[in-house]
Amino acid sequence: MINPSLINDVTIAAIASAAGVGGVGVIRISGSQSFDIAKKITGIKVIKSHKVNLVNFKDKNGNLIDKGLLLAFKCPRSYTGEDVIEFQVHGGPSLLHYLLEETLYRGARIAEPGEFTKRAFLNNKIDLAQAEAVADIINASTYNAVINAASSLNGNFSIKINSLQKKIIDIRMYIEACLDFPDDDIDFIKKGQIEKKLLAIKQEIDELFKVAKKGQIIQDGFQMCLVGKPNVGKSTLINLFSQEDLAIVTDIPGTTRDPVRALINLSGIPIKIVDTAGIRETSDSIEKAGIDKTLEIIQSSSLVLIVLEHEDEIHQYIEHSIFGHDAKIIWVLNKIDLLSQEPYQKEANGYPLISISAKFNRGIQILEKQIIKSLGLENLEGNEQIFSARQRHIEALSDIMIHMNQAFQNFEHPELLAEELLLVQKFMSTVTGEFTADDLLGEIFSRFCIGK
Ligand SMILES: Nc1nc2c(ncn2[C@@H]2O[C@H](COP(=O)(O)OP(=O)(O)OP(=O)(O)O)[C@@H](O)[C@H]2O)c(=O)[nH]1
Ligand SMILES: [Mg+2]
Repeated sequence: MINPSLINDVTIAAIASAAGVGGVGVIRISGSQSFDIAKKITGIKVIKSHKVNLVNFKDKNGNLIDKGLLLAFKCPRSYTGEDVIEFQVHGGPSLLHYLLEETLYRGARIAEPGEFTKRAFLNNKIDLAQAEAVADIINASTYNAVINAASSLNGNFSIKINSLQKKIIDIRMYIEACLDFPDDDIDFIKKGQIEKKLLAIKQEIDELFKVAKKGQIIQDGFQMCLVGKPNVGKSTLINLFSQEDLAIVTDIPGTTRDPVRALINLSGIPIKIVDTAGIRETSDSIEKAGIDKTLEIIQSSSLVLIVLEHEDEIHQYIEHSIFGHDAKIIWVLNKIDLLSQEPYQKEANGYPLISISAKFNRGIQILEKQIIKSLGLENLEGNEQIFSARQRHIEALSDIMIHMNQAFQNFEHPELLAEELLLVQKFMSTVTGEFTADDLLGEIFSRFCIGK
């Protein structure tokens, strides 16, 4: 449950538009004093809610500081659920700061980052997943990320969680009744039915997890690194992906030492590419440090492109098994122009292999398609409804899956089964924020921008 002490009666104000000069600047005020503050600054006697008013803004000395629009939203029909006022004035930073000072002089306090949205959450205007989607839509770096955040904001993620939660509660109630009245007619042997229902729920959770994972990748992007022996063409490839001369390309092996990073947009997915120092035995301590760094980068990457000049290099990677974690791998056989070959794709040692020429820009589209496929993100244009999700949600869904599995293992022990289902329900409610620690709320909202 939301802690009512978190809701306070202080009126808050902030500049809601972006920093810098703009056509229009917005000041937002929320709280019980906001209408009074607006009356004092604009001189109007009666402010009509949900109407736009053309007004003069005056400072405490009675000087006109701008003319603009006043938008009023009487509670509870407002963003925060409180009385909200918005001033739309000319978008000059000095003017906006001056006007903000006036609201503070009239009794408002400056809002903390995300405080408007936090109030919207605390006043039950939106749940936590929706509140997070507000930040996601602001920070979205690609079209797909915007669409997904809008879907979460619209409640699509929360609706799924709520419906699953309801189903779990129903089953729990039934099991608890069996435990409370063991002698009654409630027949726990109906467990065949329960098992069937739980199985259906489990399938829905698996599906939700997959979609959430996609949503998270589209929102946050992921890291993909280019590794391989010196001189195989890693830097040529990052330059091609980023369409910039970011990394130095020479025919001297061991050119790249420090990792080179680029952010690209591949079919609407933000990808952080890292070009690394070529891996080889070396006595040069600087190059060796670069290679150690490469191994670290491999560990933190979701996808590793291993660039090869010859296919027979593959067995060395397999032998040395430097990829001892669950990273996804694509073999990239470069320089096929030297063999006058056309780009092709096949499988090698259980991973996809794409042949390309980075220098002559051949086969790159096939490689891009494989990257998207390796991440399970193909067919994004399909009918599947994706929503933005965060690491926090993925972790909650993982916990939900763990306890769902444990529930299945405890089918013969109704007490334990009920206990596991309670945990499933609890982790579900952390997603929507019904059951969330205050410090977590603080952390989530502090990452918002001011004025939101
Ligand atoms: N013919 C041909 N040459 C290539 C291709 N890609 C890269 N090269 C050449 O191979 C040499 C090495 O390229 P780089 O991109 O610097 O290779 P690297 O893997 O980054 O090398 P290090 O930084 O030393 O590890 C350069 O002379 C490139 O022009 C290709 O597709 N075809
Ligand atoms: Mg290089």
